[in-house]
Amino acid sequence: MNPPSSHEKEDIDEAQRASQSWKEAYPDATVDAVGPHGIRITGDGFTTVIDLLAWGNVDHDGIEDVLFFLSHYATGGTFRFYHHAVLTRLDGESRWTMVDIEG
Ligand SMILES: [Ca+2]
Repeated sequence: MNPPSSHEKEDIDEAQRASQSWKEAYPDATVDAVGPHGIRITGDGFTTVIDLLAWGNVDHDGIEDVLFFLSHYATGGTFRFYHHAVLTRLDGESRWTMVDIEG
């Protein structure tokens, strides 16, 4: 499998704008536990592992923020990439939002 094409990236961006869940965006994906603080999502051509690293109210807005380490693998290929991300809410009532961390 190759890295996401620009068309696939647009689909991902559209799913994020529509606030779709993983299950809505990837209905055939399966999820299983990896250790005490992680999950593995396996879909058509990909595996993503999400590991919980830390949580707390980093920006002092009164809403908990969660730090994850994400690992993405292509099925049957050598493509892989890794990054950290923060899951947070913009206010106490909104859905969780993924915020990528640069670097
Ligand atoms: Ca916060």
